[in-house]
Amino acid sequence: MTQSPAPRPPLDPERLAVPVGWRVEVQEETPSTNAAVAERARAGDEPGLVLVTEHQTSGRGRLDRAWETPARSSLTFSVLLRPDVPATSWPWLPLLTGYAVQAALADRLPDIALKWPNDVLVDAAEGVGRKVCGILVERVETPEGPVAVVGIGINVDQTLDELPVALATSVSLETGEPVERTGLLGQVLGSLHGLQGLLDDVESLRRAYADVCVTLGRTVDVHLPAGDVRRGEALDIDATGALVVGTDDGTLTVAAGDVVHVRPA
Ligand code: BT5
Repeated sequence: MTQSPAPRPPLDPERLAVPVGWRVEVQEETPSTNAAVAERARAGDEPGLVLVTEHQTSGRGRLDRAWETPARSSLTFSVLLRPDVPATSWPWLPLLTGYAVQAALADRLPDIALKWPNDVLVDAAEGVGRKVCGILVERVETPEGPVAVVGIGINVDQTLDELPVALATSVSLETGEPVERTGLLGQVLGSLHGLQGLLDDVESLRRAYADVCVTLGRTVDVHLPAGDVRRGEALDIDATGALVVGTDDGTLTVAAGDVVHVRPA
């Protein structure tokens, strides 16, 4: 018989540590925080807006995939940013976001790591890992110029039955302890806010990111946007944040696409 989880407390905005210059709104239910923040940005909202929802009902992943989370089980939120950096540094934003999330969770989950470009995984050093957080960064054009909507979904308290796919996990499943979501949200926001400056120095970001990216050195299948799949060894992250893969037919530089870690034989 499936055991139903204990009733879940709501987030407590009064106790939330909000980074300087940012403002947080908590909604009870939202189709997609990324869609909502994009709409608010087009309507004139200023960067610094953080929209958090207790229940995201049509959460979006990349390439029109879905992100599914039961009410109050996780952290689902989007941050509106206007990075003051050259256009060439924008592709680093999703990688920076993954880096900031893993930094915030590393105390609780020593086994945490990043799969290129920005999946946050547990136990991925040799195996394929279990996904604890998904990130979707979208560029939105507004009358005041482009802004970035940084969407983050962290599985916090889900039981195994509540996870939509097999290779997923939650923070509490990993630690074996309940996790207080308000405190964790404050830590993740603080980490993202504090590390934003790394966008000004992409070489430092590249080195920091490469240190925690378990894709490097692995055999990977690269699923290219056109549909074909190429297998090779992930060799490096280049100055633009793209993954450099050595294949039998030469070097492949992957700026966008899905990468699957091939399970060691
Ligand atoms: C992602 O896409 O991982 C990006 C997810 C971003 C979600 C946040 S939540 C706040 C904000 N508002 C939104 O609407 N979205 C953002 P992708 O790499 O395409 O992964 C999606 C795939 O992950 C799905 O096809 C499932 O296989 C799997 N998946 C769905 N829900 C999951 C979950 N809760 N935990 C782990 N894996 C999940």
